[in-house]
Amino acid sequence: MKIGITCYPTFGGSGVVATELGLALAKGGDDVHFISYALPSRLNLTHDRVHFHEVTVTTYPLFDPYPPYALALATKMAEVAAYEKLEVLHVHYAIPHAISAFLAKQILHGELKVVTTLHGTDITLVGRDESYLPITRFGIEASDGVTAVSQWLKDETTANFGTDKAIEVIPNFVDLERFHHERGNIFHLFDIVDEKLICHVSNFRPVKRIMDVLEVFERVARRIPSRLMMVGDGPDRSRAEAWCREHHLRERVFFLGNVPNLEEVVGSADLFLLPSEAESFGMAALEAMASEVPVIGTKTGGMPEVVVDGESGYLLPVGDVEAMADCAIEILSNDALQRKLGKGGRQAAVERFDEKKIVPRYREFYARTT
Ligand code: GMT
Repeated sequence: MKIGITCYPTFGGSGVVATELGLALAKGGDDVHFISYALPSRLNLTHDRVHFHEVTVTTYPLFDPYPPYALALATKMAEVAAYEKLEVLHVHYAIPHAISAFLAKQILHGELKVVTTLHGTDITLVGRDESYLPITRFGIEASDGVTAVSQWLKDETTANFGTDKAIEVIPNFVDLERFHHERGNIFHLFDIVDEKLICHVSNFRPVKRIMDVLEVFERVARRIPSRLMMVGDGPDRSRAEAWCREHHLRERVFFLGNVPNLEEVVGSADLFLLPSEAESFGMAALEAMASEVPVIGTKTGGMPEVVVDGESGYLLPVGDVEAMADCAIEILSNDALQRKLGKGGRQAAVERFDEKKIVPRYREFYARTT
């Protein structure tokens, strides 16, 4: 098939899923055209079936301070769809992508099939804001096909937008060859002997509650020789680094930024922390599970559909850092338990979230969507 994909190119779950999907589709023989304002962060253009079309927004004094990105995107979508003969345009994150795709379809007199995947904050945060709710609902209803990354997100969408639009649940997936148990490299890098490694990966936005990650780590480090790897970047990073300085944890907490070798870092960890306020899925937790790393997360949103409490880690109430620290200490001081939860996570990833099983479901969905 010839498939267009639009996503946010910056570090964030929806862009990661869109990029991995596009690369997997190309590997399977589809021609994939990414359309966005920058090259998606995980996208390398080494495959001859993968193409990138940059959206540039022409500036004009009247447009200041709000250049119309959604319109420039719609124009580029229509252009690429027409000249590359796209059979489907798959947009990730409803706002503004579903609306731009609708406009592109209008420009092409209806000759474009649009699929929208809902990821999370497009529904739970941004889309629920009064200033965006009607247009988000419109974008969902105007799409030819809609998918959500968890049952929870599907139910939230139906309830909050009062829509009876059919929504197919297609969970996120992981490349099991890339993410697997991999010890060694990172230990060597940090000169670590006999210490436990804890890891957190996110975009450091308030919804991720990275101060809870630090609070948990501080309690664990009092009992167990350990270090914390904070992977990613975002608005709460400065505050978190300042907290580590104040609490004399600079030697124990490493802020690594957006590392390219994520699988090595995650695969070296003994424990993964994801204490989010909300999470429609929890892609980072899935990558940890695939790497046989137990996860401590929160009983929130779609996370229980990914991390099964007691099987691949533990899920606690949002903000309960004491209970999270107790669970972390229990896991880190019991090798057999750590191994059991790690194996449980890998098994779930293999059975339910294998890229090889999930990507064909998107292909089938494109074919079914009219
Ligand atoms: O807030 C983020 O983590 C970014 C956001 C996005 O859309 O880029 O992530 C959402 O989509 C991911 C991929 O489907 C999910 O794994 C995350 O759970 C979801 N984030 C939230 O719901 C907060």
